[in-house]
Amino acid sequence: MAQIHNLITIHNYVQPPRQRRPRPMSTPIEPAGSDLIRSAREGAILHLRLNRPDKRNAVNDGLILALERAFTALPGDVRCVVISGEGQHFCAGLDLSELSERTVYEGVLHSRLWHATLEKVQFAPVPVVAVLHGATIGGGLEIAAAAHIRVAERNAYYGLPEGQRGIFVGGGGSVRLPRLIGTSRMADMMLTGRVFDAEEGQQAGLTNYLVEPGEGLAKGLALANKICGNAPLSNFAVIQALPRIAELAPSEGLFVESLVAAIAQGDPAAKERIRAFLEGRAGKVAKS
Ligand code: 1HE
Repeated sequence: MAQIHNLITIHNYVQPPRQRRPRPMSTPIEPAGSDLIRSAREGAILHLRLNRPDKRNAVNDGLILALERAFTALPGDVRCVVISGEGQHFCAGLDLSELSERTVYEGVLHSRLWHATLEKVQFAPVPVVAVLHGATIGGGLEIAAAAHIRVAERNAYYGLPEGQRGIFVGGGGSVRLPRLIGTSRMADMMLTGRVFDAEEGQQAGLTNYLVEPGEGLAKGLALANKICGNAPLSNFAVIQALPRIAELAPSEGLFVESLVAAIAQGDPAAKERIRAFLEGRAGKVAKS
């Protein structure tokens, strides 16, 4: 029953807006009583924790819908989001037990739901930090790739076993991962089942920070705190403009950059911060 409910929800979700049936505000997306994502506030930081440790945080329909809902309903005072995983692993990827029941059409809708969800992560109004540990596999790596900064514990490892499972990435991995590590590395992972350890992932550009086991969340929260200290419009410009400018031809990119720079500079928060530096009230740039 829960599965049918989820598929109906997915179907409604991916319809073009005109055909979409309105979802009553009170309709639960997660099955009643489920707790697939735990959320907690640490000041301006929202910490979302994937919470299916018994299944290694494998992403079933309820979990992806819960992620979508969390990003749709971000409180206005949140200035950074941290995503982590409960238990021994960040995420074992797609819940394979649900996959075998799907028709081809349902498979397309399902992939489009992942796309819509991870678009909300990548183009959230505030930066997103992913903290990775243990298995970060398939769809788990796709979730991580949608974040803006990735912190890995030394016990993290990365795989794309889609080739071995007879499937293909469906959560935006083919678009985001080659931009991080290159098409050739991704093809190697999918064709040969190659698994990268945390060190290799760091060298390949998959992650930004590498820390000792058990220290990932503290590092992620510390980075989130720094991010929260920036002007919100400046953070917004970084996460919204950078990936788009990267897709433009250089001359268009430079033009868009000028517009974004002027908008950011015009913000009172920027003017105050620059005044603070000139008057000796702001910190200097230093290697920490
Ligand atoms: C799962 C899943 C899953 C664990 N779907 N149930 N992803 C994969 O191919 C990865 C498959 N999983 C694994 O390789 C291993 O489980 C792990 C290396 C992640 C962890 O191993 P371990 O020894 O800690 O746990 P386990 O005993 O294998 O699994 C514990 C339980 O989680 C077990 O269920 P149980 O009822 O027998 O206790 C597993 O069946 C269950 N489990 N992973 C369903 N993935 C948007 S498209 C994305 C496409 C993909 O992501 S493809 C990659 C799928």
